[in-house]
Amino acid sequence: MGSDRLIRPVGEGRIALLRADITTLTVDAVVNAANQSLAGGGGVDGAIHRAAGPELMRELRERYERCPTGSAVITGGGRLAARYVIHAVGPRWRDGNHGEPELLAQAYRSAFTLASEHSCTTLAAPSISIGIYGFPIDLAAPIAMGAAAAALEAPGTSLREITFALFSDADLEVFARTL
Ligand code: AR6
Repeated sequence: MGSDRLIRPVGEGRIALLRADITTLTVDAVVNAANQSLAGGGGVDGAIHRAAGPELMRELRERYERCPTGSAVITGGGRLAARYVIHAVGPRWRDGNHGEPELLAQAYRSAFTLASEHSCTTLAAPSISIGIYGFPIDLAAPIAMGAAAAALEAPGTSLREITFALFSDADLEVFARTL
């Protein structure tokens, strides 16, 4: 990983920020920004399905019907280096008065809980909801990192490193300011 990796210790672990394509990272679990029907799509969802291969969709169809906003489901990682993909569904941004911030926090919490239940130590997440779902990144960054810090501080968690894989320098900068 490059020199542009920013790190902050939290509890017994750390939060890392990295400008990266999440599909290239070697971690125990990768978080996907999915939709309620788990149907695949554009953005990071499309990239993860392409890189992981058809096994990912097959397993989703076999094991799950849907995934309500704010929750998450887990599959194997297919062809990814990651052992698991955790498909979390963030909210679509409307105007901020429809519970969007709490739903985004819930999506991250659900993903981190599943990771710990599967004994993951390292995890990488994209910035959920800030792409196609239009959630303002300035509001999303503190929610994402607050949820990560809480997960790393939770008693008994297996998680030691949560990396946010940001897709642009501008996104990385917003997260770095919040960190
Ligand atoms: N690695 C890391 N981040 C990425 C990558 C990548 N390979 N590709 C895109 N991003 P989005 P959402 C960033 O739109 O807003 C899908 O169709 C992207 O630049 O992927 O939660 C799903 O099926 C942005 O900063 O997810 C849903 O229908 C961030 O990932 C819907 O989009 C999230 O953007 C979910 O929308």
